[in-house]
Amino acid sequence: MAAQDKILYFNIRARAEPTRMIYALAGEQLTDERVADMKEWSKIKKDQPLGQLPVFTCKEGTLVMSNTIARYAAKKFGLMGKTLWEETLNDLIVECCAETFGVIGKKIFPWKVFKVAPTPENPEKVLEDIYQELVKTLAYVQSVAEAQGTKHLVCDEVTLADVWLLFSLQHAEVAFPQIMSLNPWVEEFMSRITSDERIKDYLSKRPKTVV
Ligand SMILES: N[C@@H](CCC(=O)N[C@@H](CS)C(=O)NCC(=O)O)C(=O)O
Repeated sequence: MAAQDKILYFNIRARAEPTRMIYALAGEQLTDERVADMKEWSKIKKDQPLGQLPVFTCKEGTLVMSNTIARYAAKKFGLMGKTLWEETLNDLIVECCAETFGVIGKKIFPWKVFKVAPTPENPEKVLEDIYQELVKTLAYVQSVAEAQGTKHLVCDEVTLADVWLLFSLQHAEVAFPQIMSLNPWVEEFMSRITSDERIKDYLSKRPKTVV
């Protein structure tokens, strides 16, 4: 029987992935419905609240806005930390990653991955400028985590912040494969989060997509 909670999105990781990972981490059922292609999307777009995806439905109602959906899921399963400070650090890391890494989907993937936009006149500069922003953001996230001094980013449990950073690094890796070996902190983070049995199992089973 299909799970009551459902996320409808395209057949990519992108804006649905943190929510999918949160359900995997919590060991809860999520119906992961993926639009087959743009032909199907053109038929159902008009039925979506804002004509965009993801759209999430649960017994309480319908949600749009991927960050809201992921936070709802994390709160529902107690994966936002235990104190106000831990919850706020989760928000902080999510916002930092969403803003900085989100640019990759807008300014790089259309020409470099999907080939639906012309290559910019100065592709190397576009890539370098964005890469430097990622490096700056990662250094800041590292400083936040180090100030906490906990096993995982904001506390001793894996929370939304860890999931979001994992998603962001894998998102960035498509354009910048070198990001995974940026420094020992990134390497240790990736090793720790991907050896969590729940995450490891999820990653081994999820559909293989380009982004
Ligand atoms: N702020 C929204 C943005 C949603 C969004 O831009 N969705 C894109 C896919 S990533 C979409 O539905 N594109 C298809 C369309 O607009 O027709 C969110 O975070 O959920």
